[in-house]
Amino acid sequence: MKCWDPRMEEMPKEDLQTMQYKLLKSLVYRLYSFSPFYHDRMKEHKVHPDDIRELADVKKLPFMFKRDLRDNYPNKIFTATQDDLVRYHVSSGTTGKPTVVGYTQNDLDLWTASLARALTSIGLGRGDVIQVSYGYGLFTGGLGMHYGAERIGATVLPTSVGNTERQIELMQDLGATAIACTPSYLLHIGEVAEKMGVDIKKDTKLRVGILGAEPWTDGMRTRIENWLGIKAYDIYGTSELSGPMFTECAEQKGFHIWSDIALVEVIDPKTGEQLEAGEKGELTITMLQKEALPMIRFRIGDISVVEDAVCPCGRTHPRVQRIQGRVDDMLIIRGINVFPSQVEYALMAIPEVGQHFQIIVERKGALDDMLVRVELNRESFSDRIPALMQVQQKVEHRLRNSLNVNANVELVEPGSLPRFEGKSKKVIDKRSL
Ligand code: DLL
Repeated sequence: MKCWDPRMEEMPKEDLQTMQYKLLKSLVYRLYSFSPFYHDRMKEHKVHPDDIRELADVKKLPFMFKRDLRDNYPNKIFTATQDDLVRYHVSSGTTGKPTVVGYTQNDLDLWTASLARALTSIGLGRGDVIQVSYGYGLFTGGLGMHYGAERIGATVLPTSVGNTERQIELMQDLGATAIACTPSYLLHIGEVAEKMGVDIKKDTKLRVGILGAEPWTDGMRTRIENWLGIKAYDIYGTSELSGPMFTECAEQKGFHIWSDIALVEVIDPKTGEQLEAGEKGELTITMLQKEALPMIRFRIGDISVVEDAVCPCGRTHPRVQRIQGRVDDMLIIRGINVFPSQVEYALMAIPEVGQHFQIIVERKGALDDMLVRVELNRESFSDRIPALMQVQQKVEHRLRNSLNVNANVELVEPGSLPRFEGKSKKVIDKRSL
């Protein structure tokens, strides 16, 4: 196993925890003393920096929410002066005001170091050509990956999103060995390549996908890997933490959260109680070293499980399993909780089904009605009606079993559902329109 920063990545757990405690303590003192926002928040919750006597005391600290950033738009809670800010990113958000994230040079360096470790852990380095097909600009995906890839000495091909045919030509001509984009965009790239007569498996040097910014499942991973002949790794982050920061290592068993950078907790989203390692709940992260926009116990809203055992790769930092959904993505259908990722999980186990689906929810009379529109793969679509009806029943049966709620299923032609260059939008909830 190759590490970017072996001393840090393989540090014994006890030492990591001691380091986290020291970083937490000094962060809390700094914010209490110099930031009116954090000072007032701590006072309101009757907690003083002196109350933080061990790492476990983190749970005494108040939570932060996305709305804290919105309420303080654009930069009222920044803890760096304009002179020290070197960059902004802005996340569009689906509701209300956008959130603005500011960075000092140290913030950018730490973000880049996080990605340098992550990219090294999936076997990338000098000699690789990394095609960055996340959007460049206000979104953190493009520029974040760009600097991480340069830091490890790889060659960056900064294609950003869009102009897909050109992306494929450049991938071939410049010998891209890795591509960083959303899983949805890679599916689209794969389809466009097929239309162009390019077989990504044979006609390109692509061997790695760095895929994230939206939920996807292991079933989808297997399909992408088999179809395109690459290894597909999950990458995670949010703009409030900096941007994309954490990937799975070569084991492909959850992404490593670097303990010197971030303190991860899982909490019960309803009660706010801290949960044990291995229990499923809402990810909550404290960024231990950020300067311009520190985040203490930031409630991200993503649902997952943290594993604290040392990884077989040798890294001692905890791993977070694949994100299962967002607290606010959860659909309640006739009282049953349904995550879009459960639908994907069920569908990807059916060989006749293609990679694309759409969920449409509406209220019919007093009842919720869920329609899942499912693209078939090409071979199955050409089958005759009785065969198609069998597939339809199979899909309905499978969805009912895994969701515990009835879904109507409409099988549709390959290529007929919308394609996405960035984050996909798989759910149309007409109840909330
Ligand atoms: O999506 C940062 C990013 C860029 C991550 C490129 C990975 C790659 P935001 O736009 O602020 O930042 O959105 C963050 O996207 O809270 C999750 O709900 C979701 N998300 C990000 N990565 C994953 C992933 C970027 N690997 C929000 N799996 C997060 C599931 C993800 N959801």
